[in-house]
Amino acid sequence: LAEGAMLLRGFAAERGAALLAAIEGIAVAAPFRRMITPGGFEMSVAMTNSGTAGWVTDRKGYRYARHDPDSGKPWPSLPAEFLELAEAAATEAGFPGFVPDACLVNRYEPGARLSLHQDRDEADYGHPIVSVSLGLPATFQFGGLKRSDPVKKVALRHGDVVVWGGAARLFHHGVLTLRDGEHPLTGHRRFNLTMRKAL
Ligand code: MD3
Ligand code: FE
Repeated sequence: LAEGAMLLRGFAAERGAALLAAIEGIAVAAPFRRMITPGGFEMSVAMTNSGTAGWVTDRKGYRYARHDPDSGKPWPSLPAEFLELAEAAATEAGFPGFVPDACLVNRYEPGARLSLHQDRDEADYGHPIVSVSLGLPATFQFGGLKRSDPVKKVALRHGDVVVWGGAARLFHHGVLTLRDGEHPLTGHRRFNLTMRKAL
């Protein structure tokens, strides 16, 4: 896609059902919730986390937290299949030895979107981020280091994996409003996993 960004079409397709079952398990312990931005808006994307740390937002800001603020408990641990997939995809993209400690799980229903942003709450941008798309397709957009840089659009479908490292690690990116549809494994939903080294 760009220097440091590699799209691995269908890389996780055959593991889709197992990944979705693992997401269901995470959501039993740490239910999906729509978090509040520092500006006071409720996000349209519902989120949960697994790993040593989880990404959270509230009126106080964006950060990684070791505990789920809704329950006070640690986040569920990272499933082995997430770790294996992240390591394999990162290796394929030229980043061997990637060991994430956090996985943000995003759930989109029709109408949900994620506006253009950078992922910069992690301690060390030298590590890549591995993203996995499951269920309904979405139009993903990514630009450059400046918010005003021109954006490219790319369709992300069930099983697609993108590895973002190097120069692309701090690129602006977002997801356009999800259109309704029906997917055999997820119904009217799209899920996205982002595996990160947060701490
Ligand atoms: C480019 N998620 O959780 S994944 C996010 O589909 C996020 O839910 C989107 O953006 C989603 O922060 C897009 C693709 C992605 C993830 C991380 C990136 C692209 C990235 C980090 C740097 C540059
Ligand atoms: Fe992001």
